Amino acid sequence: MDIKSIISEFRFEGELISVKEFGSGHINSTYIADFGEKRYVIQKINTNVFKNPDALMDNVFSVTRYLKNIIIENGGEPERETLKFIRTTDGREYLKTSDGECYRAYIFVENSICYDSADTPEMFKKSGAAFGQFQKLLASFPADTLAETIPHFHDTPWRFANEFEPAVLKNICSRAESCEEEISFVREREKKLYRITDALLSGEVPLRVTHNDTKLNNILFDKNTGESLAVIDLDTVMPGSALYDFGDSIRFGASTAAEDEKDLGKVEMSLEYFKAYAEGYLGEAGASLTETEKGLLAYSAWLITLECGMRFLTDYLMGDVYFKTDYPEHNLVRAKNQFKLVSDMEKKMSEMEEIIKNC
Ligand code: ADP
Ligand code: GN1
Ligand code: MG
Repeated sequence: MDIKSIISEFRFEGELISVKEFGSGHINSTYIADFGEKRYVIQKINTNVFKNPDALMDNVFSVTRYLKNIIIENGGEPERETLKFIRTTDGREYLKTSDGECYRAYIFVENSICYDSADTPEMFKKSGAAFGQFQKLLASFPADTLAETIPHFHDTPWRFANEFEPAVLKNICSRAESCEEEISFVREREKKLYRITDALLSGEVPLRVTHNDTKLNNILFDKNTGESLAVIDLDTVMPGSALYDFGDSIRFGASTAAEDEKDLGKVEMSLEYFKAYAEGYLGEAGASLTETEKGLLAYSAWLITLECGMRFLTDYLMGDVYFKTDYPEHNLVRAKNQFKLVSDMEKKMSEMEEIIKNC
């Protein structure tokens, strides 16, 4: 079905003026539909990645409902501070077409903006506070009611053993020869991948309700005030470790270059941005984190950057079947970029740890 036919299946108010594709996500497809008075966001859920869209939507709705109640209690504006979904014309929470495609829709928050990079450390600090607050708000959410929409999502050792190594060994696209250096980069670090998952298993680190995709562009900012408004992109909200959430924000937002910058000379981890984020995040969530968690924050940034690079490299080896790509080498470029960031973090690890101690 084309996007206009999809739109006609939802209870939108007014006449459709235009619709265009939007955003820079690697998994789902996002469209903005302009109805004059109001705009709406329509998203096609990638069912190759999210195999159980019913469970995914249950997770998203229950978290959104929970947040909405807290926002109302605090005198906030639920329609701007969390996602407001629109039902289909036949009253369903989302649309499943006859050929199995899944779409959902919500109100476009006007005067809001998302950023792919932070212009200033102050702005990045605000994103840290927003994700810290998100963590804090969900602290009492019953984690066992959430489905694990992507099993082993941030289980780095599992991904190494069950996805990366098989992809290298199968080498189905004959691409392994062109990335031997990157493959070795991951293998040389294999022994260092276990600290968070081991600590989760032993109970040293608690399982919490986490976002799992804490990129800067998953925060809506108010265009007028510059303050953060809402945490969005809730598809991967699941039980997990808060450490991966902290680390993923650093991976994406404290890098001095885009995730797919080819000129590796431009790719570094900014200690200034690292400090700003840590201050914002710990200012909100610090009191609820354990000492063990705090001790692993700097390491978590290193670990998830390596994990993300390994996932890009795995997808490159598998023939680009998971992440959207714009050109044939895109996933390899992303992997090299992430590994450059990992190397830079290795040089700066003691300073990163010192910053956390001083926060
Ligand atoms: P993806 O999974 O593709 O990253 P997101 O849910 O993050 O999807 O949406 C992609 C982009 O669309 C966001 O970065 C943001 O710019 C915009 N967006 C999403 N939801 C809204 C909303 N409710 N109001 C305004 N903009 C939105
Ligand atoms: C994907 O959909 P998007 O772009 O927000 C991916 C994340 C990665 C990220 C890398 C479900 O997120 O895990 O960290 O790309 N999401 C999924 O940019 O795999
Ligand atoms: Mg997103």
